[in-house]
Amino acid sequence: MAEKLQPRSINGELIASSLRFGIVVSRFNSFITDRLLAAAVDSLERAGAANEDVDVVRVPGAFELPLAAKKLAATGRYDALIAIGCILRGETAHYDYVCSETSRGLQLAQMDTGLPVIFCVLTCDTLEQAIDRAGLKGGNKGFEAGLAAIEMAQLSRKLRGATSGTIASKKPSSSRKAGRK
Ligand code: INI
Repeated sequence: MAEKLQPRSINGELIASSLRFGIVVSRFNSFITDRLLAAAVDSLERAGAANEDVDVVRVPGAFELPLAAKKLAATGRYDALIAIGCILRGETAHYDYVCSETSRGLQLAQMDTGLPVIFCVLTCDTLEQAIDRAGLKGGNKGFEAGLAAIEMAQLSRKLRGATSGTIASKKPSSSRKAGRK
């Protein structure tokens, strides 16, 4: 009977040692962004990142995150970046412009450079919603962002290998053993 196809699974391990991270963080709403930053650093540290492999760059507000991320990516020094911000809705349309340009800019930064840029920008209606996501009821999005950065950095390394045919494989596939083409 023909063997069932067992697709090869390619994942990024949560191991941060030997990886380099850049964190861009906005000063605006620093009461929140400082807490997100602390949790992101904590997750990198727990996963084995070294002091000298994590750089923190501060910018005035979320709107400035994309340019700083793109400049950090251009250095070629990092395996992943994390962009941290907190945008709170006000009485005018300003919030919408800052939200859309920040998210669009960060996505462009990662797509243009090929470097993972993790989106850790809270977009909340109220300060209470932001507090919940920066260490209270909703956990801490900074910690999640750190894990996402590690996973994407590791995955990117493997996918670079995949395009050159050198990707690590845990076990020989059964189809190869059976001589199937
Ligand atoms: N920047 C933020 O990071 N969060 C906000 O809530 C915010 N609001 O509400 O205005 C904000 N504005 C500043 C903006 O990001 C730029 O720093 C500024 O416009 C200068 O370019």
